[in-house]
Amino acid sequence: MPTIEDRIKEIEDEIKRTQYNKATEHHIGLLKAKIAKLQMEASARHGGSHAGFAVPKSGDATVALVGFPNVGKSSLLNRLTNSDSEIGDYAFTTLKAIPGILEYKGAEIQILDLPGIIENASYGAGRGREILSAVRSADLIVIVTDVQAGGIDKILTELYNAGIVVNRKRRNVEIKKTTSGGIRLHKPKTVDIDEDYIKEIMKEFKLVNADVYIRENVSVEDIIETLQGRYVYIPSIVAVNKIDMNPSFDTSQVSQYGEVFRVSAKTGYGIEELKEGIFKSLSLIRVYLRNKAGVVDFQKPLILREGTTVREVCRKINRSMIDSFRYAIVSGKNRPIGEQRVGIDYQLMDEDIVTIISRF
Ligand SMILES: Nc1nc2c(ncn2[C@@H]2O[C@H](COP(=O)(O)OP(=O)(O)OP(=O)(O)O)[C@@H](O)[C@H]2O)c(=O)[nH]1
Ligand SMILES: [Mg+2]
Repeated sequence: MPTIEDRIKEIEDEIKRTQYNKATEHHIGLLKAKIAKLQMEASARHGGSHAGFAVPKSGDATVALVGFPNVGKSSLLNRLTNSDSEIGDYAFTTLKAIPGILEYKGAEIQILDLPGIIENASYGAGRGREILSAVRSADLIVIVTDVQAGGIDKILTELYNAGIVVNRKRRNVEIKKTTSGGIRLHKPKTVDIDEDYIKEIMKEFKLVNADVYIRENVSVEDIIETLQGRYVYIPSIVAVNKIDMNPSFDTSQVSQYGEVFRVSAKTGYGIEELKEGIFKSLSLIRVYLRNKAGVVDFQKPLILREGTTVREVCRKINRSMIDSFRYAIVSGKNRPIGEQRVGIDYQLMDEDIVTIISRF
C-alpha cells in the first residue's frame, strides 16, 4: 500500500507535469490542497510535533544557523560566540544542536549551530525532523551559505514543508469554523477571489461550515497555509560565508531570502556587521532603569521585544510592581521631547530611560 509520503510525491509529480496557466490554475490549487491535507495526516501520524534536540532556550532570544552541510555554520558559531563547535572539511561534522551565547549591546543572544540540512530533511532525512523542530522555535533564522553552494531555495522548501515560513508575514486570512450556514466568504471588493473555488478548497479539508475572512489579495497557497494552521513566520537574514575564497561573489542571487551579509569565519571579515544584523533583525530594544537614587544603570539594560510596554518592565522587575504602579517617567535619546509621565500601557523605544513610580 502506498504510504502518505508516496501519495504526496505522486501529486507533486502531477503538479510538475501540469503546465501552469489560467485553465489549469484551479486544478493545481486543488492538488496543492490535497498535498497539504496529506501532510497534516502524516505529521499527526508521526505524533504531531517532533521532539527536537534537547537544547533549552536561554538568553533574550534564540537564533538558528541553517544551511547545507559544510558551508561553515560551526565555524561561524565559534566566531560569534564563546562556543567551541567541531569543525571539519566534510559534510555532517555537526550531528546535534550546539548552543552558544553571543553577548551584544547588553543582550544575551542564544545561537544554535545545527547539522546541515539536506534534501528531504522535512521527511526525516539526515535527522531533518529534529533539526527543523529546533529551527521552529527560533526567533530568527540565519541562512548560511557559501560562495560555492547554490540552490538555497531547496532549504527554503524543506523549511516550508516543516511549517516554517521565512522572511514574510502571516497573510490576513482568518477561518472560523461554525456549526451551520455553509461556507461564507467575507472580503472587501478589492480582493479578487472566486467563492466557489474557496468552497472547493474547503471541501478538500472536509470543512462545510465556516466564516472565511480574506482581507488582502492572496494566493491559494496562502489560504491552504491558514487552513493547515501549523505555520510559524520567522524573520531571516543570509550569511554568505567563505567570502575570502571569492571576494567578488555576486550576492544578488540570494537577496530574496533576507538582508545579505558577506562574511568569512576564517578571517573574521564581516563578523561585526553580522552581529549587528542579528541584533537588529531580532527587533530587541534596550531599556535602562533609573533607580530611586536617580542613578541610571547603562551597563545592564533590560532586553525587551519591540512593541513592549511599561507593563513588561514592571513584570520583569517584580510582578507586584504592576499592582503598585502609579506612573512611569520616560525619556530617551530617540525621543524628541524630554521627560514624559506615562501610564502602564505606554510603548517603549530602544534606549529609553525609565523610572517607575509606585504607590508604596
Ligand atoms: N576558506 C574558508 N573556509 C572556511 C570558512 N569557514 C569555514 N571554512 C571551512 O569549511 C569547512 C566546513 O566548516 P564547518 O564549520 O565544519 O561547516 P558546517 O557548516 O558546520 O558543516 P556541517 O557541520 O558538516 O554541516 C571547514 O574545513 C572549515 O575550515 C571561511 O570563511 N573561509
Ligand atoms: Mg557543523
